Amino acid sequence: MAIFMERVEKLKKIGKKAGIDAFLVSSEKNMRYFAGFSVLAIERFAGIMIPVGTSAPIVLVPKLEEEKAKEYSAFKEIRSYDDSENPAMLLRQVVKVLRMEKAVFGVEGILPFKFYRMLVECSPKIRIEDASVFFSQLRRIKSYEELKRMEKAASIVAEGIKAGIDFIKPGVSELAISFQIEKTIKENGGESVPFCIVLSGRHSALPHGETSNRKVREKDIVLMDVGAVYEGYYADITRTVFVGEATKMQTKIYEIVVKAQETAIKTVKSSVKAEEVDRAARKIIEDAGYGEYFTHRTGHGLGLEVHEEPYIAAGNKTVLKLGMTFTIEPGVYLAGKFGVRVEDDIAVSTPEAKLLSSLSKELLVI
Ligand SMILES: [Mn+2]
Repeated sequence: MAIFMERVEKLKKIGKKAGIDAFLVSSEKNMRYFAGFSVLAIERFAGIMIPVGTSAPIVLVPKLEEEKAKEYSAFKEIRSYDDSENPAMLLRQVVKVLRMEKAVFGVEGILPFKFYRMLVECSPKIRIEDASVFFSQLRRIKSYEELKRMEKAASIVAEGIKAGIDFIKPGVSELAISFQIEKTIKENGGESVPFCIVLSGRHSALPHGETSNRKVREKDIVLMDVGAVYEGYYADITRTVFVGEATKMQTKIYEIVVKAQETAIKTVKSSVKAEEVDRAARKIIEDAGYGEYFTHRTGHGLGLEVHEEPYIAAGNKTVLKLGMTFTIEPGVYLAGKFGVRVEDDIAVSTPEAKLLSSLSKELLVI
């Protein structure tokens, strides 16, 4: 529980500096991060009101989530409403109790509009600001415990991809391979597999193609991009393998992508800018003449969410710091032919970046 108090204290400090009087956190991920429990607030309102002053955070939940909140929430001031009541009234009460009728509230950019409106309507003098940047400022630096979970998530995804590779042969479908991966991940303790993309043959040229009934054929390329969650934390790994043989062209592209990925990983250290890591990967692919076929950023932050800060992209001047975690996943996609992507999860560490996942990148012909 100490960890949640610590996070809330840090948030309060940031809020004070930024002129925010209270935060309202309503997303599943931020509730989990700041209070140790979460409910999915899409239809029914739920949230945690975190005053920047001395008052304790107040947890607001629908009645049916009250017991869960009592058991898991780090904060014990819990208020609930039942389905016959209007949550707007409860929110208004809480604003009144906290004397926040003229307050500046910091909310998430993704706060549902209907919840935003409930807050606006609490009092005519309330001001609401997007505090997303403050939440991510805290969340993007991972603690030792968070890193351990992410490593575990990565090792589970690696097991899944290995099982997928073992299963690949001509005649099996992308969906069947995907099922093997997903099954193995769950057998190994992965709590969910939000995506498990398997693309074969020319499908592999679609960076986010859809897994289909297409059956793998001799001389196909197979790309697997898998994300799974362990104790709330994501891993996201991609491997590309070859069936029967890899043509000269495929081998060449594969080697370029791996070189781009490894070069980018080597540039990662604290004080380097996110855009420099992107540049390092991109330069290798551009110099090889395939720049126009690397159509996305080099990576994205990873943690409680699969895409979060810091984004490893051109123009992102965020300075990397110890404990930041993100993917490095360059790719080359030749439309109508094939695509190659190789993705690993890494943490900014010292003296060099730490790979959270360990899965071979040797060119593999099955
Ligand atoms: Mn990814």
